[in-house]
Amino acid sequence: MLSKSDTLRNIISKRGRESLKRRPYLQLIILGIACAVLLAGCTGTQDVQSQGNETSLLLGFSQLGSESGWRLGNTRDIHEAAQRAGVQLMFENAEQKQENQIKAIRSFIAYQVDVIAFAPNVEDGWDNVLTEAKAAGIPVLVTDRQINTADESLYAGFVGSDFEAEGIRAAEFLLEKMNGAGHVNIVEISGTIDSTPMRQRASGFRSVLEGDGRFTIIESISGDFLRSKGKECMRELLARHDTIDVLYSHNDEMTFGAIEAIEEAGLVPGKDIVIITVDGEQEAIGLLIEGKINCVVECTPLIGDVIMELAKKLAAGEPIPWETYSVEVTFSEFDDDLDALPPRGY
Ligand code: GYE
Repeated sequence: MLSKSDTLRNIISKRGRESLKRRPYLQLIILGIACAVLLAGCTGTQDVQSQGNETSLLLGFSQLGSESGWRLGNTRDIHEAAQRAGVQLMFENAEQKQENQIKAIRSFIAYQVDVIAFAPNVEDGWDNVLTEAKAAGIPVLVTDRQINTADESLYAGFVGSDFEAEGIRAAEFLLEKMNGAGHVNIVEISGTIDSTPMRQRASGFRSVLEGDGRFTIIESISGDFLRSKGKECMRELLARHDTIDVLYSHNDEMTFGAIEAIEEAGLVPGKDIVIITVDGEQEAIGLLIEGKINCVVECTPLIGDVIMELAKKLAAGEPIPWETYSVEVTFSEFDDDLDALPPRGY
């Protein structure tokens, strides 16, 4: 790990004295950045990982936060993949705030990184900053969640999961589980409002169940992908509804909180209330084996290697696929080999 002033040194040496001589205005910009960095002091959210390789690719990555085990696994994987690939990483954690992500992307532009990648917290509101990146000639890779933009030339491609397919898989498990059952009351604890996984996990799930009169989603509320909010939401849902047959929770972290609330209410998770969760953290697989969760829809955060591969192509001016999706599976109480699963890595 390097400090911010080390970072600056790295970048100056990376770009080389020659280029500074050729572009004297650059010295002013760098001096300006140096002053800004010194004045800003340490915010504690940025780190830079150096490979000590003066010619390695410099990737600016804006992570949206650290709200879940999934996100922590994603962050760790990106750092490790950068090491493996010999990529120099400038990493910023936005603590769930879009304005912090925009600031981070602007700082990457000012530093003249080779490639920018980011995991957008929400879908809307990226056009201005991405137009600035485009004007600076820096290719942008969108990771994990999608963005909404009228101008698709503002980014080079997307890598992440197919959340619509995850919602469909959650509902397909439910159809199998409820085969022959009567009416089924479902509550949904959804993720961050206006984020892609929240929108698509909801719509994929509904696309399978709508038209089947046995299933009613009696209430859907957002737990913002957080364990504490998952618990609060479940408490509220239990207080408002007498009969809840199924909980569909958009991530493991909220599910862990919801399970606490269910147990505190004297109910048995996985039996009194069927629980379907998304992500597939190690802890969720443990609870599936214990019988407290019935179905885990996998969503992998381990996309670091692909991000590095695509970033290298972009830096070399090569084309990349418009969309790259992870291959994912579903684990459920119907599987008999859960104990044999290799460690999840998140
Ligand atoms: O499911 C959740 C995290 O965007 C896929 O964000 C990601 C989601 C993941 O907070 O746990």
